Amino acid sequence: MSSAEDFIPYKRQEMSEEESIKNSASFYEFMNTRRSLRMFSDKPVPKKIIENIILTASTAPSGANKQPWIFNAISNKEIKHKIRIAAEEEEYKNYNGRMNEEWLEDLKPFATDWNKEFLEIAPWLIVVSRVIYNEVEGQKSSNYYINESVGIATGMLITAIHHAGLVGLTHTPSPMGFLMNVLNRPKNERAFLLIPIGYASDDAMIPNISRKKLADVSVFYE
Ligand code: IYR
Repeated sequence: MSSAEDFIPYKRQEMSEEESIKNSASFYEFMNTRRSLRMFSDKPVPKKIIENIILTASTAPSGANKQPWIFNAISNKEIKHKIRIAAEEEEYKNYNGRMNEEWLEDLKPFATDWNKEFLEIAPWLIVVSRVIYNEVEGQKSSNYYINESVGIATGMLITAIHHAGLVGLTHTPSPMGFLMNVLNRPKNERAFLLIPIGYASDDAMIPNISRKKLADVSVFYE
């Protein structure tokens, strides 16, 4: 049971309307420079940055504040190698039979294939996982809106990666059950996304694609 005593005053951030308009516009401009990248430099990234972006992601709202996420951060070379090999095994099957013609056609602008070299070049991999229930000393308890919660947290992670001057790729090797095995995670965790993180390589190239316009992604009822 909750009671009024469980509440604390909210500290409002004071911001004028003018400042708010300016901030929202400049934040949009900044976020619009974010791109998913497959060409990483092997330049190391300090662990402190990874910790900070995980802390940022973990400020996300979640069902009943259960925070049903784990961010598995990997810089260990042997583990990255194992992940690359297992991911490529699955992706080889995807590109050679499991994905249909339409899907392969849709992926052409990205020039992707089963080769996932970037999984070993990027200095860090973050495997985001969903905690589908909690278990503490044999006592099970529920989490709620897990996909929504972990999706929001991952979006905030991606934002934090960009804000730290780094690049990432939302990678979905599939099926990705192998990730939990390689990382030796407990049975209440499910892999959600694999995000290589680092600096862009000097010769990094990105697909020449565009974002939808405001009118294409919004409907206003005024
Ligand atoms: N998981 C594969 C295929 C892939 C699928 C989509 I949808 C993409 O936007 C990109 C890739 C791969 O990572 O290559």
